[in-house]
Amino acid sequence: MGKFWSLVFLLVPVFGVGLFVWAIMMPENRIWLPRDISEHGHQIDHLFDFILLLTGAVFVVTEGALFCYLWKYEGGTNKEPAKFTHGSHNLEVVWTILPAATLLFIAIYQMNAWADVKIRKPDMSPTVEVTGRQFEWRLRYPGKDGKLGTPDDVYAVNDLHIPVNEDILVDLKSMDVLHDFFLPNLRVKQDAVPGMSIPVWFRSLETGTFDLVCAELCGWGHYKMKGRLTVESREDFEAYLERMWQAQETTK
Ligand SMILES: [Cu+2]
Repeated sequence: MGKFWSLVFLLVPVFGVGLFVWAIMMPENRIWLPRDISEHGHQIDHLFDFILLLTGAVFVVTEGALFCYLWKYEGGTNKEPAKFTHGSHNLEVVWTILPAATLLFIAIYQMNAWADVKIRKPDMSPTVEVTGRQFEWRLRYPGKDGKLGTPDDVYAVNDLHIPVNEDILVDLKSMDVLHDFFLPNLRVKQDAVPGMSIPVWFRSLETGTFDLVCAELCGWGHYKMKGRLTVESREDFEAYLERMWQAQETTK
């Protein structure tokens, strides 16, 4: 009976690893990360894979060791009394230094990816101003003059359009509480903080329709704070702005 429990514990790493492998193998990434369409997405995904592999390896080794000890020293057959030790200075030094060194390595290793998505801001005026509000995304595009805050601004709600293969600069704001501007396919996720204007930039390499969601629990209606991202050619983007502008003018 004793060995039974060590086998039960062995199921934890077996199912744990199996579940990940199954999720990765699932067709069309239905469970895994959504398709990456952005310029910098592969860097983020690479870091994700690297950290997953690292923690996965540690998980397998520690679970394996746990199983081996459970199996070997199982109470029914092991007649030797347990020996207790208390505190090991060397061991504590090792298990402090190893994680610290690992974290330091990851911190240095990810610096370039971080700089690309959070520090090296493109030198341009905002493509669109995005304002989170319970429970929708308010959008404002500069009109023909290319400047925000002028009478020809174009307004929209939840329907974000951007041109493909161009740097996009978003001016992110919030009207009430914390929201989080999340474009899963572009690997973009940034909190919108009341009182702050936060620049967010990215570039989509593919056209299509994708998700825009709020990734911060912002109130009872958080679940429905969903928008749509349409990536299209420069001509289609301009035609869209023109359409919105005409509609706006006739309803004035
Ligand atoms: Cu929200």
